[in-house]
Amino acid sequence: MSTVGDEARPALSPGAAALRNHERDYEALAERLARRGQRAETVVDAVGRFAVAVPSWALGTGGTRFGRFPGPGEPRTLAEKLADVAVVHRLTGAAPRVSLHIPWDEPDDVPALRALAAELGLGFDAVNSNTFQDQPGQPLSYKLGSFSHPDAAVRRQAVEHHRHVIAVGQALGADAITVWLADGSNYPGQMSLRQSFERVLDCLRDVYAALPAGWRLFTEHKPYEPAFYATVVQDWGSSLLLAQTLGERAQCLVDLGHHLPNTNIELVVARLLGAAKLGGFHFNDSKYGDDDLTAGSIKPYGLFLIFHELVLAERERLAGFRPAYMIDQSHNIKDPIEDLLQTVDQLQLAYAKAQLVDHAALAAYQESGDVLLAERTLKDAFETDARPLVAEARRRAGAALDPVLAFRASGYRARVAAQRSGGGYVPPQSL
Ligand code: RM4
Ligand code: MN
Ligand code: MN
Repeated sequence: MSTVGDEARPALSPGAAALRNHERDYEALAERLARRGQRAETVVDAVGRFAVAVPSWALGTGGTRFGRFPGPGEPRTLAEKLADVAVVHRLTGAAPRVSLHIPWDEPDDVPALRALAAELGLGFDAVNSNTFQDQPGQPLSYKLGSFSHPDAAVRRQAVEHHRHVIAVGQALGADAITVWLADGSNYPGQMSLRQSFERVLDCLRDVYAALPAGWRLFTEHKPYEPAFYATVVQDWGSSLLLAQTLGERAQCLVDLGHHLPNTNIELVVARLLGAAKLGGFHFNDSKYGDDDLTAGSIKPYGLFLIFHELVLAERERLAGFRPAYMIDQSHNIKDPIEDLLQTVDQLQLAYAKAQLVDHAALAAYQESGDVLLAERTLKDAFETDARPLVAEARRRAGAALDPVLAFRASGYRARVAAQRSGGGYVPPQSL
């Protein structure tokens, strides 16, 4: 399998002209930063340590409720998906792990999958459960909920599924489970608003008790969809309540698309950080709801402000700060690999810019109440063209200066399209 990943290799050596241009851009920026008392090297090192997990459900073209327009060469099997993730990792140097969705990507042979991943230089991040759909052969239906279902037998089935997901994750070397529940109601009166939360909490207690040593449980909130009247875990407050009640190893996951319009997400992040309950992220961007668009495509400043909070937490070595960074996007009309490459680049860029904040100056302006200069300190970092820093971090990691262009030049998509023809793989509908 490693030969599939190898196919992107020739494109990694940029042309001499591209490399020379990069070196000049990097030197010019390093000189500019030095005048501001900042070291380019420090930022390059930090960006070199940044890593984000790729979701197993994002290697095929996503879709909407209205249709799906698959492209050529989409992976048909989990092995082919891993090969694609290896390409994303090779080109960015920052995507070394896969986040599996079960049963969408239930491995047939767990040890073989683990060995294949290791051969490709990949590992496994948090595993994701799925009780938002009925699976073929499943005895009881989740139509009226899973953990919140009025029937205890359905709740037991859902808990059992989570135990299974944990067992698969453990065998793969993962160390966390993300629980996103679709549970909720579509009409007032459909369910008891208080009891449904209590039931969810009870089931999560069982899942929490089943966590292997060293594992964490992430609760992921979402305001609506598919429950349009009341979702049980609808906001970060509910998620925090669950995590605080469950115990130290339960933390909250923030999916950037799971907030009502105009929510100040960086403030949510700061609150969870302050409570040592920020477990991880699902990165994406959105204009209206859970749009699952490319990170940084709609609100790049918001993404930067979120990373600013994360960099502060890192610098202060905040207790409980060990965020699991994952992507959760639906590639509706872009090539999935290209969209992932663009996403990782945007995340690296937001992280690099957040490193450029003059923290001492910002703290001083906050103390003295200089609103304008405090804000401008953030803008100075955000408006810096940090692309040479990110490209340099990738170059040092043996990855590509420009991942998307390197991918196109590699011809990988055309080659796998030839190899993967006739596949019956149908990726899950986007949610
Ligand atoms: C949900 C949520 C979950 C993801 C599913 C596919 O909206 O974001 O994290 O696993 O979609
Ligand atoms: Mn998500
Ligand atoms: Mn979502």
